[in-house]
Amino acid sequence: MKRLMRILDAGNVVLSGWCGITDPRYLEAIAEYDFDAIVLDMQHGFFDETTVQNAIATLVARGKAPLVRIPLARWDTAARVLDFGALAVIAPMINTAEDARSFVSATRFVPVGERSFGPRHAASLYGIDTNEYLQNFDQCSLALAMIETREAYQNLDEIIAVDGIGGVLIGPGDLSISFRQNPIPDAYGVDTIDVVKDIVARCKQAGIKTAAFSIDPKAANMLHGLGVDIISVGLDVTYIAEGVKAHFAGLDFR
Ligand code: 3PY
Ligand code: MG
Repeated sequence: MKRLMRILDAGNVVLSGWCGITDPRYLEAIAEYDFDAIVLDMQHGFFDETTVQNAIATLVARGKAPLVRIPLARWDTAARVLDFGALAVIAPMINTAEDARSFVSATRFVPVGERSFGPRHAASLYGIDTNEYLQNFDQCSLALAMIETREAYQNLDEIIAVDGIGGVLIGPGDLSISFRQNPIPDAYGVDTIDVVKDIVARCKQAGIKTAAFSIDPKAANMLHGLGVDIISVGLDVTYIAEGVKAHFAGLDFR
């Protein structure tokens, strides 16, 4: 159950997949690969409360850490996915210390937050009782604040100083949109790459975890070079597209 934290505490990078397709067969198929974790996306992906609950169980049964991105400012969902057994909750668009405090309030038990007691299902999923959950498990419920706007960057020090924020997750697409004021994303482009480097450096100095989304292996390698702790590479549609492309490239009749 502490797989995620064990990997992080050993200083190793967590390699994560990213999935918004809710079909269990699809999730089982990508869980066959050597991901340490999979992000289940409720913001832009199709997961709802029922499908995310089933997906978390599917991943736990396969030894993959379930990380869940909740929809915007849905603190009720943040608490529920932890009750369902998520090991990390990712909150999009955390722009201020106040946003960060609301996030922490929903996801951490007292005295750090005000999470309501109800982790029976999460505990049983990991084969422990609720006492054990309370003793150990709270440390394994990472609250990852997404930093993906200019405002968030301006407020970075205050956001990461909020007690209970376990780390940040950089959303490079929205970050570029916000900085460039252009709806076409330019992830890790010239206008934001130094911002990304600075976010990683400041989080490291503050002693919190860093995570980031990457669309392809090149971007993932770049993040690894920066020392990012949790790196997601690609997402469901790119896994399908790359697989189809590889099949077509191998055909000698088309
Ligand atoms: C972004 O790049 O904005 C993200 O949210 C990654 O999914
Ligand atoms: Mg985003």
